[in-house]
This record gives sequence, C-alpha cells and structure tokens, in this order.
Amino acid sequence: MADRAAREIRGFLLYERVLDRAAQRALVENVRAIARAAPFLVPVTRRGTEMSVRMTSAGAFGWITDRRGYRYEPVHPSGVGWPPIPERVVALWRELVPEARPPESCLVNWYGPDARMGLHQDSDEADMAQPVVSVSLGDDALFRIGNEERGGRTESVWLRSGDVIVMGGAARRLHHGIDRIKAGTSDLLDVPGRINLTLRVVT
Ligand code: MD3
Ligand code: FE
Repeated sequence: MADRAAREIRGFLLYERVLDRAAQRALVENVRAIARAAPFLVPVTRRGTEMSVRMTSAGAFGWITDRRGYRYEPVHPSGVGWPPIPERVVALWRELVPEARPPESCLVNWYGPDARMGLHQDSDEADMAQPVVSVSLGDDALFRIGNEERGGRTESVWLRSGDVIVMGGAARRLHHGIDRIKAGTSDLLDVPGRINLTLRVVT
C-alpha cells in the first residue's frame, strides 16, 4: 500500500479515508472487545476535574490520568492487562511509519457529542523522536493544531471517519486538541460520537 496521498498541515500528515467502511466497522468491533476487557475510564486531572472524553487502552501500556497525575500503566486500574493492539492498526503503523519502533500503546478515546479535548502537547513518552499515528472513527471532529510553545496562531481541520494522521518530526511536539464533534455526520456507530485510536511508542 505504498504511494498514499497525504495533505501536509504544519508538518503533520493527513491521510484521508484510508480505511473503507468495512475496515472501519471491523475496527469498531475491535474497540468493543477492548472495552469489554478493559472498560472505559473517566479521566480526572490532578486538580480533580473530569475530562469529557472516556478512555481505555490496548498494548503494553495504557495512558491514565487521575489525582496522581498523567502516566502510562502496564495494567488497567481493575488489574487486568490491556488487550493487544488490533492487528489492522499495527499494520497501518508499519505501512505509514516503517522506520519507527513498534507501537507500545493504543489509546482509545471516546467522544460523546459534547466532548472535547483542550490544546495540549503529548509529552509523557520517553522517545519523542518516535511518531504518533491516529485513526478517526464515527462523527467528524474539528482538530486544532498550534505551535510548540503555548499561544500563537492555530489551524483547524475536520477529521472524518477512516482518516489517519501521522505526527512525526517537529510536528510531534505541537500543541493540538479537538474543539468539537459534529454529531450525526457518520452512521458508523450506533450512537452519536467519535472514537479515536492513537498509537504511540512509550519507552
Ligand atoms: C499532534 N487525541 O489522545 S489524535 C490525545 O482526536 C489526543 O482524540 C486527539 O490528542 C483525539 O493525546 C487527537 C491526533 C494526535 C495525537 C497525538 C499528537 C495529534 C497529535 C501528538 C503530537 C501532535
Ligand atoms: Fe494529544
């Protein structure tokens, strides 16, 4: 699957509609199985504020936040190991970032119609030279990308079901977030909302 066309925005690559409808449906089934083994959590910041997204993970490490702060953990808070990363997303990683080390974490974010994610940097990983790959499923989401430092101009782009983004190089350190979900733009899921899968190297 070489020679995919990508849009470049501030150094990150947007591959539109990489996954066809059947592949999207299969991935949703994979996410349901992950959530049965490792139920979605309500992430809470160190200050005690609940985030609006719901999160679980697959792979060797899952990303957790609670009153003790942000971190990667080798097991779900229930004590069960995180399920394996779905093979089709590992295959996408190998195809799109062949030089990278294998992914160690697949964060699963569930956005209801009113969920959002504020501008932030991903900086809990030890090797920031490794890329991040993310897959969108379900309703459209308005993704905002900023700068390495706080503030300054930002750019926004709609992410649609089946889109894949790759953040490598300097783009890996940019602030980014999800401003809003446009409910009803996809009928992939049984309920309005969006699922995002993010693959990372953690160690
Ligand atoms: C740009 N998730 O979980 S994925 C996150 O749609 C996160 O759920 C968003 O940001 C979501 O941390 C955006 C796309 C993404 C992921 C990691 C990045 C964009 C990134 C790391 C650096 C720059
Ligand atoms: Fe992020």
